[in-house]
Amino acid sequence: FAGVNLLTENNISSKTPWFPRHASDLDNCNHLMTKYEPELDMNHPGFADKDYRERRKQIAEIAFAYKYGDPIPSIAYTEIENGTWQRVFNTVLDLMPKHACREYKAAFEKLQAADIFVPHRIPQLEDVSSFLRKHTGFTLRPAAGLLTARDFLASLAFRVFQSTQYVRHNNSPFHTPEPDCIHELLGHIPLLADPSFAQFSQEIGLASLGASDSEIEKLSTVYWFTVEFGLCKENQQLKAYGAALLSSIGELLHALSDKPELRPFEPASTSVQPYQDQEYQPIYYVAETFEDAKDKFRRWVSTMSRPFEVRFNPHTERVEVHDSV
Ligand code: NLE
Ligand code: FE2
Repeated sequence: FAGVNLLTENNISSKTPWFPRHASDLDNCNHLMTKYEPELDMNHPGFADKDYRERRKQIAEIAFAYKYGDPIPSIAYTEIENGTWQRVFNTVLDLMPKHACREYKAAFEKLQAADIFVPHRIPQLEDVSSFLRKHTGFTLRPAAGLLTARDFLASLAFRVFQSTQYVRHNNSPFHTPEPDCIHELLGHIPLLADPSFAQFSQEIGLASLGASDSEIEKLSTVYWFTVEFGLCKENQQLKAYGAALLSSIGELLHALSDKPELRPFEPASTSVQPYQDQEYQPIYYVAETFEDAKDKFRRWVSTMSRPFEVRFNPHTERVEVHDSV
């Protein structure tokens, strides 16, 4: 890389927000957002359920104690929890053939063949993490709940996906505004096993390192309308690739009905579109293909203000910082 200078720590302006340089620094990227939690929100189906709240706390402790390199502890899921999984899993099996994009379906089949996706039990994150590592180099870390956008996006730069481990309340299996392991597993995991999509996810993460607060806001909005709620085209037909659609039959059918407004994915405008996160979305963005979304995203990211470039070195799991040229 002739002509590229490696910046020392001190060369990064003091205005640049701290960011992780090595995958082990993600031990510091576990700040939670307190938005919609069984403890705090009267509308949460777990608010009045003492056992549920206790269970959530127990599972959150695992994430708080987790350190880089640890195997992810297994959870002995209860019959009720496995039952909730099974109900959602079976509806995904029904709807997927017609409504999910082809990359999702292909990875889903591999997860079934590996005996990780089965109807009667919730997969363990450690097994899923080894599966992903083999396919795209992504791994999982347990997260205690909804993380700040900065922390969550930073982990993607290292091909690490922060995943919750608790299960939604059994009173609302088909839609919940907060992430839970059913959303992570049925929504995110299949596409994180797809090389092109994994690359796209990592690039959003790399763009977030050291970005300003307003840029983080834009990147997380792009993430919201693509990775979470994205639609794409396949032979003239609309398909879902967004994780929050694939883990929620309620919203999937809404997204593909004639109710919402559909717009073409254009990072410059998509990134500033306000969204709400409690109800179904009124607007969805449609990508031509993952490759096209990635091209558009790259062009848009290159207009961001960050005065340095970052590269991930997979051998050392380190992010190298270079002067922009
Ligand atoms: N609404 C999704 C679901 O019910 O699975 C979860 C969204 C998390 C951002
Ligand atoms: Fe998600």
